[in-house]
Amino acid sequence: MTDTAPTKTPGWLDWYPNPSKPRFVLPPGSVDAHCHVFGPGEVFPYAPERKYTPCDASREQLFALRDHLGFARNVIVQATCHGADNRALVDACRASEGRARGVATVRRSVGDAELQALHDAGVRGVRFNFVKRLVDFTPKDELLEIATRIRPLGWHVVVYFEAADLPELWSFFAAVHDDVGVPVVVDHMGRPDVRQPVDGPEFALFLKFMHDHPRVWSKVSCPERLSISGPPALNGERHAYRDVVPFARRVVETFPDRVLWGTDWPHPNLKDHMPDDGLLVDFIPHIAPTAELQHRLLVDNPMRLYWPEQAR
Ligand code: 0GY
Repeated sequence: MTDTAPTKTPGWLDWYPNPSKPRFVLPPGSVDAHCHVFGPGEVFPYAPERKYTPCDASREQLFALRDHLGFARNVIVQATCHGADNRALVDACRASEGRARGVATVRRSVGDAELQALHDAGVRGVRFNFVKRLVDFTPKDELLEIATRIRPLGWHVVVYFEAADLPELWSFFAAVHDDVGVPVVVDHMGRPDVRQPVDGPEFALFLKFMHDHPRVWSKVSCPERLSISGPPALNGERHAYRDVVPFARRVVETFPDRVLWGTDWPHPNLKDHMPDDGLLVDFIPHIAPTAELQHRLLVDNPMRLYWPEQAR
């Protein structure tokens, strides 16, 4: 796209206007560890190289959702529609009064002073996106250089990719994890195809990837993005996205100290339905069935990664 006018991509679904109150009561101090801010476009223009133009989703609207759902904190992840212009993210982190941390996108040209300013604002990681519909290709040597640059700050690398691409990306992720020596956080369990069995080869590879690399973490998020069965019908049923449960639960139970959860609000690029964020929160006890697992997933783990100075 060449213009920066904030006109939504045709068919774009706006975020759910009046989310229900979850039945699941989040533990005090819970962190929504994957969410975004979009613009507003008039204040923070979308990037010229973006692949979509979203609806606006401001920091105030994000913080209102946080309070409504019962979260204490947010981790705001730079979305591709803002490219490597982190101003909306930084603005939201600064306005949060310490209740939001950020994951930025930077290019090889980023200066040390800019990295330090991002750190001071609350950024604790960079995101490398390999989902082809979202970004143009970035050479791996550039990404390795960025990973090396952020290491002294104590940051980590967040990666977003499709399950089918894990074999090809494995050695690159291993280089970031083993050679550069920074933690790697995987968005949405590496997007498994939930039509395949949870014990099948594709998901086994992802579990092996986590097993072989002790500083790889996974967000067990985005059931609405991965589900084929979808949300429940209009019958008051609040157990949605059931086909994703076995996958997320397997990761939570196998790696309880390396999992994170987030709403993914405002849910970019959903074509069929927009989730009720209250319903998404009610997904959590199905994947983390004990109070102990819930506390690790929602409080202990994200605090260790994003607020280590306050973690227990
Ligand atoms: C997500 C998902 C998506 C988009 C982005 O940065 C982005 O544009 O993350 C997607 O379309 O799958 O995790 O929020």
